[in-house]
Amino acid sequence: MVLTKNIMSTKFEISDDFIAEQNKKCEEFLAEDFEYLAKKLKRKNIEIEKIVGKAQNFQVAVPSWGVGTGGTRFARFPGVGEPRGVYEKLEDCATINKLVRSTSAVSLHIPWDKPESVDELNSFAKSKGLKFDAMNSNTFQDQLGQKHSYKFGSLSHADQDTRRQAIEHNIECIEIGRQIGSQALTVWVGDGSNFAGQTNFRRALENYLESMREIYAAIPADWRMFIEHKFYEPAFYSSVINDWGTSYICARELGEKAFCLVDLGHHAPNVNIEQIVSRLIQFEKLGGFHFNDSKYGDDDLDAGSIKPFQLFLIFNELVDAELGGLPDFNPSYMLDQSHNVTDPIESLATSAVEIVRAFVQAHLVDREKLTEAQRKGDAITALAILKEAFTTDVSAILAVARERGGGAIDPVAVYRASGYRAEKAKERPAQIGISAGII
Ligand SMILES: [Mn+2]
Repeated sequence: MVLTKNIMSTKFEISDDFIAEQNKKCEEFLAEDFEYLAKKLKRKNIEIEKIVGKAQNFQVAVPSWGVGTGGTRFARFPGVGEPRGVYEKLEDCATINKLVRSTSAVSLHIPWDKPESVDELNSFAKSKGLKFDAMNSNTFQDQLGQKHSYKFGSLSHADQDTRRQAIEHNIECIEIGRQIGSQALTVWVGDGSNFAGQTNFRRALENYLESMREIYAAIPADWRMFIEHKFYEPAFYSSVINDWGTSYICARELGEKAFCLVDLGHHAPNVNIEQIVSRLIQFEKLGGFHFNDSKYGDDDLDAGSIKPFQLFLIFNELVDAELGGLPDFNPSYMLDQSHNVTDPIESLATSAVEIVRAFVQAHLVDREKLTEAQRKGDAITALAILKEAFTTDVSAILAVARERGGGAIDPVAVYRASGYRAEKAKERPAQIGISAGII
């Protein structure tokens, strides 16, 4: 196909050589910082190279919809050179991975990213060094020509034919996912109500479970199904899958391939998310995360930008489980945020770095001392142990891990110096009607 040839060739890329050249500007200072941090950690019997290895192995997936400028229900302010289809989204995702080297998987959203040819999509992703993470279904909006509307719900809809349509869409997502090497399906529904009495709570959840059982039956043996909850919006009085408890109950009802997905923005304000994470770990139902940050509601702000200590505390639970050798502990990590005022590539690269930062810091916690402090009821020492890890500046570890993988010491600076966005603005003239979704 001629179109493919155009996609595959002559597009601007940030080269490995350019990154290496830019890195030279900061290598000397980085070496100094790294040496100092190595000494500092040595005093605590922490081998810095071991931590660098952890950072290098850490991966967080990028959602295809994240590389477009987001928006709110009030407005969207598109940037220049935005991706206009799945191939251009993959180009941007590959650019993020080139800079940070920890985002080699992309999560697709159907139908937004539905490929005309799966083979082409696979070979394009491969040529960009990308693979595919969880599939995301969409029954929260109507598509052109769709027979039944989701205005009053999808998998939990009172009408059987509407539920059937939503089930079949999810099964189609699994089918596409199988062909592109994905191994998970994330299901989020906007189903709920805006008025007291509008729906029957129990019947809606029964309908949801009945629909999900059919989807679950289509989940391949080596896949996982993730249930994403969200306490409000688009429904503002009640949501069917509103909290982690409902999510847990549904995952348990469905079977061993069903897990709960924790989106950090999908909780009421001040909820103790790290404790929820711990509960789900304990009962072996933690499937994965959608990382973002939040101040008031589901703001979809950049991960680590508002509450970095909370992010650290979540990773403290995850690392505790990792080091505790829990069987089959393998949560799936993904970013899911909306970029309304920034270049999405800069936001996603920065957020990926912040996720690895929290993970690395959690590895610095002296767990023996912490257990001892807990045994003694020494709350001051317990917090001090966590704070010591959290306040350690691990930037040099993160930068060295990126550089050793071929990435940028300073991802945003290298990205800006490359002129990538200006090149994309030339290659991708703006299109009317492109929209980005956030789930
Ligand atoms: Mn999400």
